[in-house]
Amino acid sequence: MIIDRAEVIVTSPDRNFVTLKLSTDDGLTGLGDATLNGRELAVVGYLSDHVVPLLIGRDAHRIEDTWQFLYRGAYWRRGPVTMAAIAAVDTALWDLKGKAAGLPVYQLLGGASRTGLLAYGHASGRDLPELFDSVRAHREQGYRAIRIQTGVPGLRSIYGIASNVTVEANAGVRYDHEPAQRSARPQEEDWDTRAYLRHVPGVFEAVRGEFGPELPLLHDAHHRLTPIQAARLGKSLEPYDLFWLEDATPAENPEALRLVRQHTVTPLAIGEVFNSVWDYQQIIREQLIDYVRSAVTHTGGITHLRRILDYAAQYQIKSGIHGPTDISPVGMAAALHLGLAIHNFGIQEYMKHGTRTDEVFRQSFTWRDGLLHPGDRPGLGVDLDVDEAGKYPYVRAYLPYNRLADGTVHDW
Ligand code: KDG
Ligand code: MG
Repeated sequence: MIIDRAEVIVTSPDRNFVTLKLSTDDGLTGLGDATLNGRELAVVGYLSDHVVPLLIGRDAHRIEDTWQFLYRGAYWRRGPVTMAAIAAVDTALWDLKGKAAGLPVYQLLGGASRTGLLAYGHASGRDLPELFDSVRAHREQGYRAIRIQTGVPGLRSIYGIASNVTVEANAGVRYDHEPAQRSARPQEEDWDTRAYLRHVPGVFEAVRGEFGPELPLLHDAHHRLTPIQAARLGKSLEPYDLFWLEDATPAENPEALRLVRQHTVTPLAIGEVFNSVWDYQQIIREQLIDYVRSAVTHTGGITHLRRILDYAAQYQIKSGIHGPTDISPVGMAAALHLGLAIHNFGIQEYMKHGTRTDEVFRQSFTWRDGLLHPGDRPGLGVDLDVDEAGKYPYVRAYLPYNRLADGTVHDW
């Protein structure tokens, strides 16, 4: 199974996706997701200019050796661009190995540890009536766990709230699940931490009052708080029994979670912007988190995320694999195969892609009774329709950023 062709495919059906497609001399193809939201072309360049030439002629069965060769061989290790590029190669090799064996990837990882994966969706609203409608709509779609994000009085638009796009290129389009907007420049949002901290506990009280104590509820603070602010939020949310509080503090200083942990028993999740086991080393060893939030796509692929999750398992820390719409159907499939196989599965984030995306990427996963399953086709179970992909060339898009009332740039 020698790699004789490697193509980097960029397509923008509902948003931008970067996919690596490997072909072998025995006629098999494998796919890997390399999408890095708002910085897609950096990974395209890394792959096309520096990795693709090294792949031609390699034995596609040698997954671990290829991983180590690309990681250690580059000398410049880690970072989101490098690790997304390695992830794409790794994922495509697992896809190929599954096809060569005639088995779905989860079988190669040890087989199923459960019948399906509990998934959570994203409910949001600018105010309570809109939020309640969104929670009801998610329950009707079968979600058994729901993330709650809400508008804050006095702030125009903030992370996590479905909104109508105002920027010129896409004016009027509703972005339910996609924060990166197509435009020449990033959109500016506003932020006020004190207003947020005052508002959020009341929202959770109202949601519990409306939907009862059973429904697992999650919340994403999106790296915007200081340790003491995050500790206060965790404590004030304790009566509402959150499944997790995500990204309470900025990821650059994971030690900050020590202070948060000292003050609250609200479970903590972090890691969507981490990209290696070394980012997690201390916080797993000190048991400062409860859930690992990395995506297969941004953390060196199935091989490396498995390594992180096996380490986490020793400390009863579980998976909460990142699955927003900027993870392509290929990256999602990889997450589902991994989640089905590991013992310490926690929950899977699941936001539905748009119909154009589903026509470009033909998937075989199932969604039943709030549970996801990757399906039993050999490999990952995703086909890329290259003709369909070709209809949607790359469109420049940026994630928004925050400014405080006095004009200071703040974490988004
Ligand atoms: O590209 C940024 C998104 O992936 C991120 O904002 C989504 O925080 C996120 C989540 O929890 O899904
Ligand atoms: Mg998040």
